[in-house]
Amino acid sequence: MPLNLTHQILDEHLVDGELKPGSSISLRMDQALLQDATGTMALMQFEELGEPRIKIERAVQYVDHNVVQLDYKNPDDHRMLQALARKYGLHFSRPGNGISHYIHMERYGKPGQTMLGADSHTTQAGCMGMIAIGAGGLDVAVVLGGHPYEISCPEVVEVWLDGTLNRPWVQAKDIILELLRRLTASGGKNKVLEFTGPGTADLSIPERATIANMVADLGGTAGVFPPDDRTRDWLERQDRADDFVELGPEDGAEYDDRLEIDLAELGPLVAKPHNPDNVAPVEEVAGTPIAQVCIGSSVNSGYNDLALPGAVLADRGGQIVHPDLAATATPGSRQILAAIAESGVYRQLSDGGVRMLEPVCGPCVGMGQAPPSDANSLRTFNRNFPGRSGTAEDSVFLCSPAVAAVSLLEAKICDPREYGEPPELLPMPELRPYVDDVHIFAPADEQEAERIEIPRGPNIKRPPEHTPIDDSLEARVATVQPDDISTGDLAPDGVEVMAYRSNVPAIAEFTFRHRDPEFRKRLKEWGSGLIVAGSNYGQGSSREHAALAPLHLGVKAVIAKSFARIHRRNLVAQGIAALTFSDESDYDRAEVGQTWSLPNIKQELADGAETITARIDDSDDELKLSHDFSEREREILIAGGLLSYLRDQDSSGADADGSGETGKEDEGGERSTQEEAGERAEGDGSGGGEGVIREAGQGVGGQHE
Ligand code: MIC
Repeated sequence: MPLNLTHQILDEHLVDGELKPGSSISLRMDQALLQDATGTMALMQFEELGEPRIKIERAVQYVDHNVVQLDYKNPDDHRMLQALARKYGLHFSRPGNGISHYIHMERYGKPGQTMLGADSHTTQAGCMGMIAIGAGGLDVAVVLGGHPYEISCPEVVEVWLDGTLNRPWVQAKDIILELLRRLTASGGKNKVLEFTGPGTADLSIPERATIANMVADLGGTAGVFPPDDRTRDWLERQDRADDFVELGPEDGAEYDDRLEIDLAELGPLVAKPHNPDNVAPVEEVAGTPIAQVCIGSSVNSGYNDLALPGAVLADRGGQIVHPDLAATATPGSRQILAAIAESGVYRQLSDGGVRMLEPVCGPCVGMGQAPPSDANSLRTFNRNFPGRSGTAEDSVFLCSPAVAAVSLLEAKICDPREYGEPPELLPMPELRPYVDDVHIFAPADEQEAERIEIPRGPNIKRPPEHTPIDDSLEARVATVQPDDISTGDLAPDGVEVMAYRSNVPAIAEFTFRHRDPEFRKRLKEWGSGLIVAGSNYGQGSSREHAALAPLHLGVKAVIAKSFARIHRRNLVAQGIAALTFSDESDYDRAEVGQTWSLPNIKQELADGAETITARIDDSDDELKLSHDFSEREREILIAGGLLSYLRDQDSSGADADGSGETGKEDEGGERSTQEEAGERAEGDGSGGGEGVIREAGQGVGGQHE
């Protein structure tokens, strides 16, 4: 059967399982991406594995989220991360260097490779022909330790882009907003979107990046663009021509599903508050007053994304940003900053009254630039969950740079098609991008690494302990939540709360702070509890704090109508049962304070029972809970979490990597699949295994790559 690109890449990296949608597979990862807000917990959990060095080809620790230094907390995290990266073999990208996804695309993305990232928008690297998946910090830590990544085999959906984006003011952002409109925020769950068709050829790599990034906002596993001449050209301009690999779907490749978008039919779209899938044509919201426009973030922070608003301001005779509105612009990386500085775009924006921000995530995660109260904010970002901007009662609209560019003139949402032809952009300077990795530090060699002490500030606390599951579970319902709860409701965004990402007891104090302020008090009184929720529970970010904080507070299980993929897995990895209602109408029976008992949960998990029996208070009436745990996930839950599972496996010499092998030489002298996977990777130049440790130790003594 002719293979699509996704299956070719998955097949090449398959350590265990069968490429059949829904079945559990284990994949070898070539690369890992970490950012500071999730990286501290991830690397502290890596330390718990006791490995002296990481065991994958390339891992990069970025600092781009928690960059506001109100006090010692964030800088202490940065200092610890720099030392951890240097000691354990990761590259370290210093703050101010750029947004992780943007830099990764510039410097490290490689067609045909796999990557696991401690950030949901890791999917962005699919713009380079990678299968790049977002995950919780613990899963990334385990992959750094050389284990494969276990996931439910995704369906592959062909997204056929027909025609070209030939209508003025219609942009790549409108393609992904159209997908969100059609599929909703959970429509991509357990799916890889493979983009094909004539429309892909015209899209630049940053445009593909915008689309692949927001596949995460569809709940998708990954999005992938087959590498082509554009990819080759991008790599050449990044001085990485050798990283290009000729790859693509085979003729007549089969897909599990197919979607078509006619690019010539698209118009500008806007996602209204409070979800990225709440999409409407711009004309429906045109005229809405706005007090803020923010351009940039991991999406829409490329050269053209900034050059268009610059040109719009300059073109209109030096018209300035409307006095009733504040505008900001964020370049994606130091390369983009250098390019706009040199071309004059920076000057156009700055002269026009746009506040120029440094290349970091910034307002996208509420790291400054919160909008005023009772006002609307229009942003070219990827998420608009309530409160994410830092203002509790915010009202954030998402759009393309084209919509943002004209709206900042008028302090209301405007339809750019009413502004005639788009103005000429200042061209990207000839010699750009200027490739310079001087601010990405290479790891220490192994000898020096042994001597590196890790500095830990007072806000840095070890991750919580895992305890094995009891035979039965009995706990009171601590909260009942509706559909579409985001991880931001559990572990909020913003300067204040995110400074506690290395301190679970402290961050736990903010759990459900807006949705249910009494939640923490109840759990403290009762000592343990359950969360009951509607559909798509835990949508959005990969932050495992949304599982770690409830764990710390004593949450034993979450029972929902359905879960978002990453959060479900984070709960399981931290030893919290993520169960669903067999009959969704049972959700309506839940009330805060009831006692729910799951009398046989341990045995039922051990037996692989399809349902888990539950009872509410003293009623004789049983209700059935379902799950979709793989065999290994059931064992993880019984062990109380992934770390204790791996520890148990290690001490018993059993199969810890899901490969079906024990990791030890068997009588016949055969070696583990993981070792073989490492070797296979070394042999084909794609990395992995022991050889990688040696490679990471090169460049002895020097700090710069
Ligand atoms: C996001 O866009 O929601 C974040 C902030 O990048 C998160 C990571 C985090 O919470 O640290 C994500 O996408 O996973």
